[in-house]
Formats: sequence, C-alpha cells, structure tokens
Amino acid sequence: MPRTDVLGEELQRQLDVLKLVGATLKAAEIPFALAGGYAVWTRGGPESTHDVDFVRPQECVEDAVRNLVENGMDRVGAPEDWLVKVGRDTVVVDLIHRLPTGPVDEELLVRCTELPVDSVTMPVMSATDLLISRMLALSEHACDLSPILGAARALREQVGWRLVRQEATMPDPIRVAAVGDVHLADDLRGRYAPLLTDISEEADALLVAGDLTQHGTVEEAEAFADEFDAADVPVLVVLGNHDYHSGAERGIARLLEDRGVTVLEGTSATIDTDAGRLGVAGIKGFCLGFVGRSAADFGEPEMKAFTGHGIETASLLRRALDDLATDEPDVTVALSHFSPVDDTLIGEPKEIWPFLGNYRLGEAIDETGVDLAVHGHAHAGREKGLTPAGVPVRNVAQPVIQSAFRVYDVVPRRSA
Ligand SMILES: [Mn+2]
Repeated sequence: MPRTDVLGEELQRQLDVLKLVGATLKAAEIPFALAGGYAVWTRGGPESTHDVDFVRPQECVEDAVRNLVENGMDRVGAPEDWLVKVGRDTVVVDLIHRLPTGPVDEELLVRCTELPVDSVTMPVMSATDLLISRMLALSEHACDLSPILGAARALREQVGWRLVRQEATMPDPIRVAAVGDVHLADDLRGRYAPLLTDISEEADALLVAGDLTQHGTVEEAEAFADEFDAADVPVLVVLGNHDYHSGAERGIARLLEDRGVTVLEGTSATIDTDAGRLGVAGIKGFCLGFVGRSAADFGEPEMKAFTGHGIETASLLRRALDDLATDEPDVTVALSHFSPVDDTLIGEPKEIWPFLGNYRLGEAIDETGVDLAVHGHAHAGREKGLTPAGVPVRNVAQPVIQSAFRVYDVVPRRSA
C-alpha cells in the first residue's frame, strides 16, 4: 500500500513540501538537516502536524531562500533573528539557524544522519540534539511536556542520555552539611559521633561555624576532635568567640589541624566532590553591627580597636574569597562565626545585634560571587536569611537548627 494512503491529508501536504525543500537544498549543495517534529517522526516518533522545520547555518540563508523561491516556494513574513520562513500552499517551513543550544554549525550537522524521509533521503538531526533542543526550549510560559515525553519514549534507544543530562538538566548539587556552636566539653562526649558516622551518604563536606568549645580550652578542643573524627567527609571549621576565651586559640587550631580538621581563618580550602569543586573561605569575624547602627571608627583608642577589628575581619574574608576564586571552584561558601547579615538575627534582642554580626562581612560576600553564607553565634536567631544582594545565608547555630547538622544543596553555576 503506498504510504500516502495511510497518512492524513494535512500530513501528506506537509510531507510534499518537506521533500521539495530537502531535494532543493540537496541539489544546491547547501548544508542543512531536517529538524523539529518531522525529524522526530522520521526517527520513529509520533506523527507531527506542526510546522516543517529545517536547520542550516546562518551564512547559507540567502542561498537557501533564493533556491527555494526559484523552486516554487514563497517567502513568508519577515525574517526573525533565529529563522526565516518560506511556504507553499498552506504549509509553512521554518529555516532555523539558531537553536536553544546555540547557532547551527558544522558540528551539529556532522552529528546528523542520512535517513529516507518518505522516499527522499536527507540529513536528519540526531535524536540527542532533538531532545536537548526541545528540553531547552521549555520555559515558564511554554511548558508542554507531552511532545517531549512522546519523543523521548519513541527515540529512547537513539538518545545519548548522558549528554542530555549534561546539557539539558541542572547539574547535581554539592551537598554542604553545617552546624555551629556545638560548645563541646567533656559532658557532651558521645553525643555527636554516632550522628556523624554516615554523613557522607548525605553530604560532601561538613562545615562548623565556630564555638566548637565551651571555654576555649585545648581539652575541650580534643573532645571536639574526638567527636567529629566520626565524620567520613572533610571537616572544615572556623573558631568562634568561645574558642578564644582561654587565650588558647592557637593551640586549639594546631590540635585540630593535627587531627585532620581544616581550620580557616582568613584562608580558604577547596574540596573536589563528585558534583564539582567546593570552595570554602572562612573567618571568625567580629562584632560591628549593621548599616546605620554600627560601631564607628571614632573616639577612644578602645573604640577604634573594637571597630577596627570588625572592619579588618571583613577585609580578611574578602581577601580569602578573592584568593579562592583563582582556584575556580564550582561553588563558593563563606563560613563565619559572626553573622554577615541581620536577617538571621531576628529573634535575638535588637540591642545585642551589633555584638552578633558585622555588615561588612555581608558586603565582602556580596562582592565576591559567594553561593552560600553559613554562620553561627546567634543562638536565638532564625535559620534562613539573605544578604542585600540575595545570597542565601544560613544561621546553623545548634540551638537554631536543633539537630547535629543541616544539609544545604548548592548548585554549581553552569560554566558558559
Ligand atoms: Mn555560641
């Protein structure tokens, strides 16, 4: 039975035009390929009654249109910045030079295969490219999944799914576990270790946002190291004000480093995970307050020292973040003890906000491409906040999160 007998009239009219276009471009030796619904149909997908779509490089547009007009087609409408339209009878043909994946180029055409389209053999876009283009064309305003699902089901064995996943889906997040203000001392031994044993199933790294100890003694730091030894992911910490209380902060840092914990103080570290490279810049930070209600670098030397230290910690954080950027992390986290924003302090008495955070830390975060800011210190604050530029901030003080840690998914920014 000739194929035409089983096809609808509209489909046959479109196929006739499609074959005319294919044969014309082939004869004129213009590089092209069949695209869109008819390419899917040619490869075994559901029938299409939409427009007829072809792709061809932008530099061939005039050549293609001239040849098609000489062969009985008409220009339709004005050219758009990604296609020109030609037509015959009621059938409209899109000649596309830019797909959602980018300009139609040599590489795309090389990936096409020659297939018979109702008796005319012509290059047809690869199933993988077809699917990726369709997925990337989805938007908030055009989100009909049924044609994609129909195509995906019919062409599943022709599709390079790894490429689809790579090009048309969100990358896997890097999973950052965090807690702060664990205030370890001998009385809390045995409390954390059992909860950290299998943390690698949930997270790629564990950040601790300061106040590891209660009174800042090396013995307490040892209790911390013993408990957090149980974590089977890298542990990165900053110290908090409690860890400075006994003047033993250097001894604490040394002990922790000896026990395999990374201590950040105006420094940064990177960790390569399955989902990409995690960069963490850390600083204890200091008091200062927030815009319009902050300590001023004015008056007594004591006041200048207080303010100056707050300002200095912020510039150290900024420098650490700048240095970190040269390691090209996929995801950047700023870790501090003091809060970079007042957003997460809501719940704390306003009178003490200047002692809980430092807006200059927030400015450093906003100016250096940070994806997530994590802090502690505000035991009565709230977990979630934002910097003025919209960077998510998480107050992971243990009394706030009420658990051994919280895990945050941070998605790598897509490399252009
Ligand atoms: Mn604390």
